[in-house]
Amino acid sequence: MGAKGWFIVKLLMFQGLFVSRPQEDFDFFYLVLQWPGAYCDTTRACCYPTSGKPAADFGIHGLWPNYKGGSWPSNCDPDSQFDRSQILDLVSSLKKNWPTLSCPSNEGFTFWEHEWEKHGTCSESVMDQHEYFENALKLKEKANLLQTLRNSGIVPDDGFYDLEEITKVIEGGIGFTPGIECNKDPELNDQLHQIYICVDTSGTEFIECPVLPRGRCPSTVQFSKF
Ligand code: U2P
Repeated sequence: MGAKGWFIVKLLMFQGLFVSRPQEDFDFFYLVLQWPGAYCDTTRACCYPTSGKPAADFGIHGLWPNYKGGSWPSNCDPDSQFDRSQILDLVSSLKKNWPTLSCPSNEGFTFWEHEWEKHGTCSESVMDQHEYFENALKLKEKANLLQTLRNSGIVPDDGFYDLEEITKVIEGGIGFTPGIECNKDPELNDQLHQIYICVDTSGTEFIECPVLPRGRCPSTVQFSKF
């Protein structure tokens, strides 16, 4: 290689060092989807946005960077504050697919701000704020959980369903084993609360979970009405 060739190689190496985004510092994401019936059907207060009761569908809780060991980073960049002007084109879809249920509602903005600042800032090396919310929305659509469960006769009718069956049906739909988390209603029934789906570090493809969350579910769980 001539001097000109070496110059180009060195220039590319220099760019690689100082211009490209840093390597991601987490191992995978959990896409966490929550059943609103199980969030509201507890002793905790539940608030609806002014637009009214959200649709009876799984809603996004968050897209959480995680480590293979089971721990996770949080609040990684205090300088990267939530900026709603960056996601204006996504707000109507966020209201539908990432609805807030905690009180006070603040129309979802407080929830999205919390998720971005706690989790999104830990994956900034691979996606900016707009990409973070957009990827989560696309993944939720791709998971198509409610429809997949419905196709197998698993519906939110306050009925009790076999946990293994729920897991198998979701696995049939997305191609990978999900994590399932339960909570208890005031009568102490164990109910389906959140589904964890693992996603690669690009935030776009489902993968087999390196580690599953501890879900605290018995072998039969209630799928509560909403
Ligand atoms: O489980 C209680 C809260 O801990 C946070 N969490 C849990 C598991 C995990 O893998 N990563 C993680 O961040 C969640 O906090 P939140 O985003 O709701 O503030 C979860 O609700």
